[in-house]
Amino acid sequence: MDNSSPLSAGHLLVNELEAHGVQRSYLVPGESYLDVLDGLHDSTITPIVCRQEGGAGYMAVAEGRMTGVPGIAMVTRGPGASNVMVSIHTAYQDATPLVVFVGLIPIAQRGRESFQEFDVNGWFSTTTKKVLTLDDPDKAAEVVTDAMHTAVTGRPGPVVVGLPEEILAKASSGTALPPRTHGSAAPYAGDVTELRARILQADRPVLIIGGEDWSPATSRRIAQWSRDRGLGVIGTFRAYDGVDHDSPNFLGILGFGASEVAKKTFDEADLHIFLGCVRTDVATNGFTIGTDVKTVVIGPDADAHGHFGSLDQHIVTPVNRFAQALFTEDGARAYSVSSDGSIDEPAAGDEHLTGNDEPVPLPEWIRDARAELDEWRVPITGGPTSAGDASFVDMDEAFVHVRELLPDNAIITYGAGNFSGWATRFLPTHGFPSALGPRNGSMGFGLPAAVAAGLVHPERAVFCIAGDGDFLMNGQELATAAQYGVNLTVVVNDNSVYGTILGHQDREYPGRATGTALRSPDFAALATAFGGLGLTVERTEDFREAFEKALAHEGPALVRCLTDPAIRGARV
Ligand SMILES: Cc1ncc(C[n+]2csc(CCOP(=O)(O)OP(=O)(O)O)c2C)c(N)n1
Repeated sequence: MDNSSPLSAGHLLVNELEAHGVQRSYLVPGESYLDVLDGLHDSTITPIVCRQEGGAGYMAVAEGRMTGVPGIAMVTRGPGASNVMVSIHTAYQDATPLVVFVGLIPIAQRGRESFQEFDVNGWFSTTTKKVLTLDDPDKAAEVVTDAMHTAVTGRPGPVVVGLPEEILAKASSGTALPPRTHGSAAPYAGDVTELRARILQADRPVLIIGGEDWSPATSRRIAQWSRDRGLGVIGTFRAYDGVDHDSPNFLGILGFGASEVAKKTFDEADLHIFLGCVRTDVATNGFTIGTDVKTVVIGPDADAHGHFGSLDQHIVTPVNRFAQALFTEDGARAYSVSSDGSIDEPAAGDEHLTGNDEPVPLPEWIRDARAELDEWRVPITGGPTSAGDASFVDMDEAFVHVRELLPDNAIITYGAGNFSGWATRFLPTHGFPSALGPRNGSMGFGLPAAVAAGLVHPERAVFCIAGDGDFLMNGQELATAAQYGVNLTVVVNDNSVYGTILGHQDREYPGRATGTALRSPDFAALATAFGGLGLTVERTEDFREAFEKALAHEGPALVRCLTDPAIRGARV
């Protein structure tokens, strides 16, 4: 865009987003922010027009998680602002950088219960890092810069920027500002040495990975370091893609649906090193396992927000920066460092150690745990596909095919429900970013996240697993996928119930299932109507062919699997 002044505040806002490297804005338009839309007309930023603000917000969350640059959503006042809230809660609990621009009524009309008026601070202040309002057109660039900075620094999270309608159209005396440098804490001299000593003293040191601020290079580096130091690695709930699951010391995932071996590894550890995450209720099965262990937390947040229990060493630094410090301080294997600071694969003949410690052979407890995990990750097939006589699709067996056919570079997405367990249990991931799931357990995340994944990484396969409940929370975004030609494959576990909640009812109120039955539409017909490929599978033996077709399809494809409501997840 032309940078000459005077620009309107709305146009300057768009210029400033460009200056921050923003590539896409996920939006549902509104008359409250027309001047920003007009600014996008001639911008390098692609507007991704979505069908519901919840979908737009989730796409922005997914983009923020994949790229580390705040995802951008734009929505209108009252109704749009309410719809987008779900993604703000997700970004807040998941610590994902997100900036949501919300159109507001004109300033002169405030406090009169004007059309679509709402209190932007009242609504969002408890669930964001900051709420800003652009009341002065001259401050447009400054406000955007502040929002983008706040969203990524320290513990990342969402920022909301309120945009009074008339301010956007006013001439601004400002010009686009350079993005702020992000100050990030570095490990203190001696931090890594102290950590190394703790690891050497421990019998069962376990590295728990999670959070944001990973990169493909960091992912490789941490995998190498953890293996060289003899650390068991476990992933946190829905943020487990920091380390390639093929690493021999990767021992599973914590949280709902965790394997016994991951829980045991966590519980029996004598040193917890949390990297990019903290000890939470979900990781500890509601504070019942692994609660009394020597603890190191490594991450950008000086508050260790959400951490439970002891804390013996706290290295306040982002994950990427920690990985770099290992390069210089811990004598981990040498990697070539590019001029932009990223770390590449070791060059040929470069795999020497720069420090004193030889890599340790993998301890027996890690090898044993890994063997147990490998066994658990093989689906048990051949059992009945239903509790009664009817024949349904056996999802355990279906996932044998998914695992075989899905390319290694796939990005896997899902929302909330038991169905996600098939992906987390049976689909190993191969480095960051390759899994997108809501850590706040929010249904409807999977499809919009898949749309964003397909837009950010068109060169990769994108696979979404959904439940029939979960899918329809944002199924409308199939239209967005079709509109932008996004390649993605969705498998819907169509079991005609909100199965997860029915499971809770069965345990706690047996025989009194209420409010959990579903009568779903024909999802395959729905996908076709949206301009994608829709296939229905009623018998297990037909799954592979359908899935192959769906994977090969250009554009969105959906495989609807009819499954038994009485079967709530993978066989154990
Ligand atoms: C937005 C939202 N609403 C409600 C819930 C509560 N909830 C958790 S799982 C679930 C059922 C999911 O049903 P479905 O997608 O059909 O998957 P299934 O459990 O049958 O595998 C519900 C209602 C939630 N987590 N998020």
